[in-house]
Amino acid sequence: MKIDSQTFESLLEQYQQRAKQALNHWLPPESINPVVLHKAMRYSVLAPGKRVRPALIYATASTLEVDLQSVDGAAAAIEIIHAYSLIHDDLPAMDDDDLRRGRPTCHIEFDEATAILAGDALQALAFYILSHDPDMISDSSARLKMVQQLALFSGSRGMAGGQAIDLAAVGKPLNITELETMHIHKTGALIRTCVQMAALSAKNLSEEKFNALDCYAKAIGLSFQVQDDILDVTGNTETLGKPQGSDIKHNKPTYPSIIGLQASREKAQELHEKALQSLTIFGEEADILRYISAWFVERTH
Ligand code: GRG
Repeated sequence: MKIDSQTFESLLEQYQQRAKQALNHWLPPESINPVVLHKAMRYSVLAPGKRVRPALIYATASTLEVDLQSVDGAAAAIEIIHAYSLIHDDLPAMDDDDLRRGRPTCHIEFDEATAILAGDALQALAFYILSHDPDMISDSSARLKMVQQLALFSGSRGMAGGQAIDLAAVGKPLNITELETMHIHKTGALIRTCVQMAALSAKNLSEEKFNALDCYAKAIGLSFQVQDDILDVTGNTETLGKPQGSDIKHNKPTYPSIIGLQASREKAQELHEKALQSLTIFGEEADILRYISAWFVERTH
């Protein structure tokens, strides 16, 4: 589908809305026991996030002419994993942050034990959805690959591993290659998983197209984090919905702290161009993915 920026904005809103409905469907209601745990899970997941990862799943599905209903489960699962990681990241033992998505963090609104449990329960829920959702692709080998991919890339060889590198790096000088390795794991792995899960939902996708999409996902996974590092310096707390300057406060290595702000902006642009180049095998049906890449490097929150 050929799209312009207005259509992109409207599609993004539709995707965000769709993700909210899927999340609402899969999260246990607050009325059932244990009430406080379910309240905490819903509080964090349904807080106003950008829903970047579900949007990326829907956009990839739309590029590949995959029915969006068949990726609702994957969209909910990935956002739920993301929400768990934010809850745990904000804990006193990690970043010790009080503000997330413009609201008190889970451990501030509830308590530390509830926040830990909410993260644990959300992680389990994501895998329940992937293995259980009747609307997802019925091919069992594709489903199994999705479970494996999410497990691998959210675990110690993906997001959790990246977080471990991050915690070990506080106050220590990292070079740009080490920083990139950390970001590829902490942020990039989950973004790559979004595109892979949507691609696995397509029947008869060529290996060439699968690899092109993976290449695109790797580039935007990193550009998203470079822009995040830039916004920690140039953004403001109200727009970001989380404390601006948090990386500096925690003495964390970032792109601007290692290569400077201007070179960081150039790096983000370079990655955007690389993402576009990866998509040359596709026609205008991939325009939505091209807009997503631009959004990642132009966003203000
Ligand atoms: C605790 C296992 C574990 C992992 C934590 C996600 C994470 C790893 C840490 C959060 C801190 C951080 C800067 C992570 C990089 C990924 C990132 C930019 C998260 C914020 O994602 P957005 O901008 O947030 O999509 P919203 O709130 O819009 O969903």
